[in-house]
Amino acid sequence: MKTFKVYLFSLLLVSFSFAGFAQDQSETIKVSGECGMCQKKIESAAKSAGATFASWDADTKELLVKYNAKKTDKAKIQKAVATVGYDTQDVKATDEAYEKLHGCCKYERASANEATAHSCCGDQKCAKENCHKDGKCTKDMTCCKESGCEKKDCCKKS
Ligand SMILES: [Cu+2]
Repeated sequence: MKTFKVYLFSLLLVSFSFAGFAQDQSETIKVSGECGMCQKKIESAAKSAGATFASWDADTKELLVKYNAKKTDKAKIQKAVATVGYDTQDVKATDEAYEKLHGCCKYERASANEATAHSCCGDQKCAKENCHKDGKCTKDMTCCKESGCEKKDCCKKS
């Protein structure tokens, strides 16, 4: 009988700790963006909305967030990210917020017109990609892979 009580007690402990974990949500959210500058803005926006951890990957366009479900939620975090100009899987940024982005950060957007979507190609400040350094295309940088860039002769081989 004693072992049974111990068993019950530990079962209780386990369920309590699970309840504790349940508040700590972890989510992966698709967020559009281009470069390291975007990464900083996306991550800090997520944190300002209550995320305890935020990490956005420019290649996968995935934002991994951790947060206390009692304090914030996925929708709030996405709203905060959209407010600084980045479309998320469920929340779209306003055109105004998108337009305020640095030229390099203007990710390709379905509704945006072609010219602004690829403004990176005409922008010497494309720091991360080094895409336009010396006006020459630097190897297989992301910007240079974009088909839209070809139109602007961005990626012409030197
Ligand atoms: Cu950027």
